[in-house]
Amino acid sequence: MESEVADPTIARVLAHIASGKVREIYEIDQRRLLFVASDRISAYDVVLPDTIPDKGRVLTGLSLHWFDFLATPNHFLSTDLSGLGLTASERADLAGRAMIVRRAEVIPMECVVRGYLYGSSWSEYRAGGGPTTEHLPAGLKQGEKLAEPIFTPATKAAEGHDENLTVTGAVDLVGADLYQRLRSLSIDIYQRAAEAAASNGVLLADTKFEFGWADDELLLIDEVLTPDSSRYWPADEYQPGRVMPSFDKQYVRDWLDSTGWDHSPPAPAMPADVRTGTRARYVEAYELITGSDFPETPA
Ligand code: PZK
Repeated sequence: MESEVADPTIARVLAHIASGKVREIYEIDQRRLLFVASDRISAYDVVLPDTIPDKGRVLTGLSLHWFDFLATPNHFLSTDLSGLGLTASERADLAGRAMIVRRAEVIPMECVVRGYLYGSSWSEYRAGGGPTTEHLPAGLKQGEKLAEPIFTPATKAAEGHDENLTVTGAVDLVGADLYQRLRSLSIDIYQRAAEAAASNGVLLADTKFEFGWADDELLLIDEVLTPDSSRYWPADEYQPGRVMPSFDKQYVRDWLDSTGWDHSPPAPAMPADVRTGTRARYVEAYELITGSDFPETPA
């Protein structure tokens, strides 16, 4: 139900237009949206019943860091929540986890870039090949670094999992010119981000970008290079040939595994120390990736 996901305090003044598993979008006016990251967390594709303190601020802070670092045209406008009709306590609740963004016409293709052979591409490769891995050499290991990053676009499934596209399928979806533009832009952004992250001791295994059009400008939209849209690995734990622990979610996955939960909803309630430990992993990821202290109290 709409009211279970939309924050009722925001929905009092702004129309709720879309929900993700852990984030929401509201309409400000014809040209602007309010993009809100919640403290919800999903694991094994299920939203857990407990939140992770500050997770929304960590993810939003990372998106803002990357928008600033990349300086590529994007949808970010402001974090100033005054003038929207929210009360001071509502603004305080949203501070650091909400962004005002430019409304765009969303391009219906997930722009995935991978620097390492992992996840669905590893599964596909190991099973004998498919759209994302057909040009790779034989004999690669799980998690191996690729000689060049690969662009593996996918459809945006309304529910369930996105489906990898062939080049022909992607060109049919967005056209040949836009496909080439999204491919080179996505790979360029990935390479710049991966190099910056690596210099801070974090490997960017893969990531998913979304783009949209606003006033004939191609914009990077959505959250950018967050742990929810990307796989980050601690560089000092990198070991090709095996399953890699997830930087942010391993702690909570290990606890879920220890409970014997079968991954069908609802997930078990989370002990306080698991919430605190998971928060610490998100904050650690923020600090490593940005090279800055996580602001304990938002500006
Ligand atoms: C937009 N989504 C996905 C993200 C959700 C759903 N700048 C924009 N303009 C127009 N539409 C979107 C954006 C952005 N970003 C993105 N859906 C629409 C999405 C977060 C929460 F519920």
